Amino acid sequence: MYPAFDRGPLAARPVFSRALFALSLALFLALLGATPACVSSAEEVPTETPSEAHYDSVKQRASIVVDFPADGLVVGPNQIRIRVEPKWGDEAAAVQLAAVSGFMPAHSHNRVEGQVSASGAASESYEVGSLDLSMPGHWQFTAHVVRDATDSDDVTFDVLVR
Ligand SMILES: [Cu+2]
Repeated sequence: MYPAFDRGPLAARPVFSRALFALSLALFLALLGATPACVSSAEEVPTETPSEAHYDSVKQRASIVVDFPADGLVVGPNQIRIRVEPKWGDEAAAVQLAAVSGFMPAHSHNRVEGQVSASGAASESYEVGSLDLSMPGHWQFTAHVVRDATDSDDVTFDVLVR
């Protein structure tokens, strides 16, 4: 028979540990279960490139409308047009498209930087040139939009290059 002092508040501890272990296990299994979600992104590889598409930014601060070439994106030099639609509120004119880059997610290479220039009077419309794409397949582009030095957002979009 154990002495009485062994049965104090600590007697509850094994139960607590078991609960903690069960919780950890549940969390671990939940994380395991979440992993296939990454794989499913491969299913989002586009099968064609639309002539025009609308994409929302990561932080929902802006969205962009992309005009693709009539024949779609091809291996070689490409030019696209991007219109920025700010969601920052009443400071639309201050929002700018700062950069556009692209790469091939499957190969993690062939990164290209587009040459961004404002087109026409509307400062929210841009020509993006120098998109020299070296391989056909799935490319992911990121458009970086900024409002000021501290406020920026990214829009990613997937395209098929022929
Ligand atoms: Cu590649």
